[in-house]
Amino acid sequence: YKNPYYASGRSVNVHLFEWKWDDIADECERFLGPRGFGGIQISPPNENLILWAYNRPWWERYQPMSYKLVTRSGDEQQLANMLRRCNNAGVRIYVDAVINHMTGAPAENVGTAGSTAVFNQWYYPAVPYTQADFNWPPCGIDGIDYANNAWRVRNCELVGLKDLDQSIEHVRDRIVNFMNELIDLGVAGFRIDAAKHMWPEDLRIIFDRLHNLNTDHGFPANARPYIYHEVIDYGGEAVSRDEYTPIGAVTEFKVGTELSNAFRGNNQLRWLVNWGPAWGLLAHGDALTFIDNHDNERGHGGGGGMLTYKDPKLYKGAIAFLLAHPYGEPQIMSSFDFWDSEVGPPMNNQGEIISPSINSDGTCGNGWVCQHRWRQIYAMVAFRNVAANTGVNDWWDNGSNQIAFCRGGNAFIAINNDYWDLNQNLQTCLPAGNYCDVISGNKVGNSCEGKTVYVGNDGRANIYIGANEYDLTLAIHVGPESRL
Ligand code: ARE
Ligand code: CA
Repeated sequence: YKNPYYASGRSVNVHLFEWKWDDIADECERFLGPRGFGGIQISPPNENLILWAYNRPWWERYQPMSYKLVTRSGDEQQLANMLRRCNNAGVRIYVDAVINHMTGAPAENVGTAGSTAVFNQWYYPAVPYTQADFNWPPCGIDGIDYANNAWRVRNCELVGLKDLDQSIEHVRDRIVNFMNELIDLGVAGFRIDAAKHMWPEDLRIIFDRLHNLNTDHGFPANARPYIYHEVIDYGGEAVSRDEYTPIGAVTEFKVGTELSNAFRGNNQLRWLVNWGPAWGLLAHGDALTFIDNHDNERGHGGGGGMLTYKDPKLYKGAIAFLLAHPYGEPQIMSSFDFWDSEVGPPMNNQGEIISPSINSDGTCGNGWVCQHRWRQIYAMVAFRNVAANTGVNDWWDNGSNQIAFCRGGNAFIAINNDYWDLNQNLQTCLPAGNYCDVISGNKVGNSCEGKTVYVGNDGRANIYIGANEYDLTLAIHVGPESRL
């Protein structure tokens, strides 16, 4: 369950948070495919409770009403069509699977496919689930339980959401059916929402019943779905991230806290010389890595002081390091702009999501941030693809916050997060020639919009990153986006 089955030469998973299926299909063909992105995490595709009482918050999608594939992002036909088009463009789709619970007992009672439920009887006819399918008697998870009571974390309700009992055959069967339907439609895997709140032995039984990936969509024979578990574990938890690594990869939240902390200037970048498990992180093959996610970018899920799009210079620097370094399977966030932590995606008066517009410079409008379309970010996706499976070599630092390293003989990056200029003759490990720095500008024809780097016969080059420049980073590589 640990292979994302990216098409060859690709990497990086982008969370297109709250995007519509038709827009995702367009984005695969016009941007993500051509730019070498590996995959997309989509918002939950199954029916959720409509919450007008909160003006359609983003989090209504984490309140399942049924497994019908109808949401604000589109219906089953649109989903199927998107899966076909994205897989054809070489971009894989991972589904955010909300299988721990069903919607709770709020004021409203209609789902995005028109289904209703009888909350006080734990009755969800559109699945169907009845009271016998839930952990009983109901109890609520208290903050203190996270530190000392794994049983309550698994068997009580997360923020009042009705807690399914995954040891019951009927529940397993409904979940397996839902996931297999998605696999057959062409998805490559799943983010398991709230994995911490389910018993690993139940999850294993469910996963072992999943189909192989659909070979009609370009997957190899006998390929198992990629599974990454959402487990928040900064240490001191009754439920450990290590309980889930036997059945998939795990979201490594420490990556976001440590890199945000370092790039905020609270820990010198030179210490990143041994970035990886030496920092208390999961083993390389077990880690889904990221700076921010949809929860902590807005203070949900325990927050954590992560850098977000609201701190662009440091955020781009941290993402550059995340993508330049071989450790882990990286994911980037692609957000809509928000001023309030509950507000949902851009929408009209009917509650329909408004599509992102694309500006002439390639950035997004209509309230969408589209970090994946920031040059300093998509350029690092290409960098990672060119670096491929090389390691880190020729590390250099100034004993403070200026660092540089090579990825084999394919790529070179330098970062300056000191208050003074970086101005050094450094080993780039690249063949002699001229290269465009892909951070300060694109290569256009035979010249660079940004900096040009001259690599000598000895592989060395003068590297300059002024302390007051727009970005912290300089990156060059042997790919066509950089080499002149
Ligand atoms: C909403 C309202 C609640 C209301 C509830 C039910 O905000 O007030 O009671 O609805 O009506 C998201 C939102 C929630 C929202 C929920 C349902 O974040 O605010 O509740 O959707 O609409 C824990 C879990 C972790 C979880 C985080 C949020 O362990 O799995 O809490 N993250 C996932 C998703 C979320 C989503 C859900 C789960 C639910 O990523 O987007 O919630 O499907 C410590 C612990 C962590 C714990 C954290 C916060 O750090 O170690 O495990 O995370 O505290 O409690
Ligand atoms: Ca549970």
